[in-house]
Amino acid sequence: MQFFSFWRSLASFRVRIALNLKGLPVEVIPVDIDAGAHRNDAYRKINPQMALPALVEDDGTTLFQSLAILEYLDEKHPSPPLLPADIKGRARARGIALMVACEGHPLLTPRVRRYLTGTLNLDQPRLQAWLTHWTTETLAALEARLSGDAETGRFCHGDVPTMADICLAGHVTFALMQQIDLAPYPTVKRVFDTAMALPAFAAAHPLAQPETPEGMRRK
Ligand SMILES: N[C@@H](CCC(=O)N[C@@H](CS)C(=O)NCC(=O)O)C(=O)O
Repeated sequence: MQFFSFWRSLASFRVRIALNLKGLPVEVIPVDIDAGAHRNDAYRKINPQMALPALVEDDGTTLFQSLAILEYLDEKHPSPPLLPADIKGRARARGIALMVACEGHPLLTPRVRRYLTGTLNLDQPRLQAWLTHWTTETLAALEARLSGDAETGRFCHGDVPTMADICLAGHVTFALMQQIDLAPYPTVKRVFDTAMALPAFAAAHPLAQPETPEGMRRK
């Protein structure tokens, strides 16, 4: 399998965690978003939406959208599962994952930032206000959900990691990079710390990748 990804991409981070949890080897093909490589013809052929990640199977099947990729990997390699065993639990775990992947993250992507600054002429302080606003909105929603539900355990749903934790990990990592204080979100922080203590999560961290810029790379 070829995994088209970028070290800093939160959606790539999700798929890296799932690949690690399931022990699946891939050939990583870095696509440098900062250099605009995701908008080149070569990558457009793989994903016309010009977003990372994409996973290309050995038979040429191209998979795109991180949550669709997680579901695919989970169906093809069921152990360990990325979703709870029961139908209600699956709906809840998917719902938490979508709170990040469908509501929060799209507002923070490079293409949105480019439009805000390049076309709408937002200055840096206002861009930062935008990023902080939508990041904390999602953190607050996650905190309310996790702290209020009896199904929350050591992880977002019970005591094993699911795709909900995979998505939460990326969002909190972004929040920390934005130097947002997690004190108002103690349940989110507890679940994040529990997840990131797992080798599959830690090894997938944006700052732990071979292509992470030298000065930023975690040793
Ligand atoms: N919903 C998509 C999000 C994909 C996405 O926006 N990826 C970002 C990196 S995390 C990207 O490639 N952005 C390029 C851009 O915004 O120009 C998924 O989950 O795969």
